[in-house]
Amino acid sequence: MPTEERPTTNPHLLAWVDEMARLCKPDRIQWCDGSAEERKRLIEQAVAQKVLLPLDQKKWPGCHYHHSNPNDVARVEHLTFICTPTKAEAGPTNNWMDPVEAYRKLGALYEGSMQGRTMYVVPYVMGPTESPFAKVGVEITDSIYVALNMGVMTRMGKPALARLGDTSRDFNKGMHSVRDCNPDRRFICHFPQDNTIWSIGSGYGGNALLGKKCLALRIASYLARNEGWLAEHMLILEAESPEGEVSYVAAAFPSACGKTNFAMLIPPKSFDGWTIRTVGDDIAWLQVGDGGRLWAVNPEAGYFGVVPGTNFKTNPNAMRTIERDTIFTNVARTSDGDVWWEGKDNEPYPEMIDWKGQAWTKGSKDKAAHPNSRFTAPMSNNPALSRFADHPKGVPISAIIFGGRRSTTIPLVLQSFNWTHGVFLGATMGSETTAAAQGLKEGVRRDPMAMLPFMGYDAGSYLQHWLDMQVDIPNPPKLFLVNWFRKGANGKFLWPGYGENMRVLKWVIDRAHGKIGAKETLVGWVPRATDINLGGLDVPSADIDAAMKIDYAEWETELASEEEWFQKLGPTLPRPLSLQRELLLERVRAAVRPPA
Ligand code: OXD
Ligand code: MN
Repeated sequence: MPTEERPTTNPHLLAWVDEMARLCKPDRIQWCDGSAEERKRLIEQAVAQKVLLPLDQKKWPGCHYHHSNPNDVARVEHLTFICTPTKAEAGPTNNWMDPVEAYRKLGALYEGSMQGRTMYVVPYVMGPTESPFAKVGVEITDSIYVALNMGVMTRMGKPALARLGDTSRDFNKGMHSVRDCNPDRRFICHFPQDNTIWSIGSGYGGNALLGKKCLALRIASYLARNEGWLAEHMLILEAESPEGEVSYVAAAFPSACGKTNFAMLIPPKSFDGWTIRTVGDDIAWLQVGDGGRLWAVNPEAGYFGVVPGTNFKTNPNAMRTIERDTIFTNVARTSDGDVWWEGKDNEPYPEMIDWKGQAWTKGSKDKAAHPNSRFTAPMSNNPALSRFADHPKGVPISAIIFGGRRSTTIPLVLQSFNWTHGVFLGATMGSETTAAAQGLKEGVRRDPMAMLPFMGYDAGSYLQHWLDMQVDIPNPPKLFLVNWFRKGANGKFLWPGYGENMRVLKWVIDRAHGKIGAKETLVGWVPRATDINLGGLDVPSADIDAAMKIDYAEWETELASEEEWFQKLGPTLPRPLSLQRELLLERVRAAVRPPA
């Protein structure tokens, strides 16, 4: 097999690449160096293979389009496995496969899977390259689309090999083959004890860009527990006040619930002088650092964001981020190289090509773009990028926000009484399901810290780790719960969301710095009318009241229904969390039905 010159002498890496090449039998092996020339060459090859279609380069400089296989449009949680020696280590919320069985099963599928193809070897760093937080991974893939996306989402190539050095074994081994893209032969397997990922049968982001969900969340959460830090499904934002005071906030919302929008928020007029900048839009790695505070880095170098609904009103910074050097996957396109999606500023064109590659006519009842269509764009395109986004030390976090998509019960914002109560609010977070994963039942599912599909080990132990972290953080961030998605009796959202979320964020920041008041309720602290700036907000005050309302009868139902979730977590559920539930439930019960 022709092999180009190998850019490393690291014997562990070379031996593993050789072993995988013997298994998959590619025609060629190409090591990615991450250079601009290489990217240009790869794009030309991808265009020649019709994996990428160039867009109109005047309108969309450097941008390309990709149609995925229509059967491969989202994460596949039912085909995602944690492969630990015992099932108990994976816990009740993960699919488990015995590691010996998983290596055998996927090994047989990899056998000869790259015949006639190129094997790309993609070394990459998650985290700022020089950062003590950073981790090296190497992804082997037969997908040029994956190699190109990894070039945007990670620090790819030379810097990774330099960081790994000539002798270290400390790198994540990520094996990926799209093979025949058959859902019956699709598996995403994680071997936390081996720092290894084997993925087959899908080219979709979360299944195939192994640095993202697989390494930066599932494997990293396992490493973080052992090493005393946190790997979380959180955006990180920087808020600068008119006085120049800078605060950093991390927020965990489930997939497709607005993390990117929140991280790129533009404050409303009445918040003149405030600026929000982005450190990260999806993943945070958090470690205790200077001043006994929790410091965070974004391990990624790009954004893999949901496109539909993005426009110059909802997220102008995202629109400017995707203006150039972006890969669009599964939006709609026109024959002359423009793109369109539901929720874009302009009307759909009369005739387009939909995400499946079929002719689409305006007025059609089918969506032109897939609801989980995505952009892949470098973070350096973001006009609101924080100057600390690439800082090796990270940024110090003042507040952590948890939030799901809930049409009832959960108020606009709630501050926890203390760390344990905050962990409880995160642990019981619920969210209505979205298009980011295939095959989920509609309705509310519990999604602890928005990590349900991303915990690399047992959920109860994960929550225990959160509780344990308290004593390691002398100056911990304050913990909050938010809900932008509560609905009125008419089924309409009560809160306008997007830029207006600044009003909530300001209260959160002021609370974190002990600067503003709040009202104590039985379930947490909430803003009083005078604590939150609602100036210039064009929303009926009845809707705002309804969005913020704490209804103890609803909370009684909520807290009672959490028992089922806690039972599911089983024997490792931390006792402080079950006691917390009982305490809150007793209190709201007494409020709903005071003793005679
Ligand atoms: C993502 C997801 O792609 O959470 O970020 O699904
Ligand atoms: Mn995500």
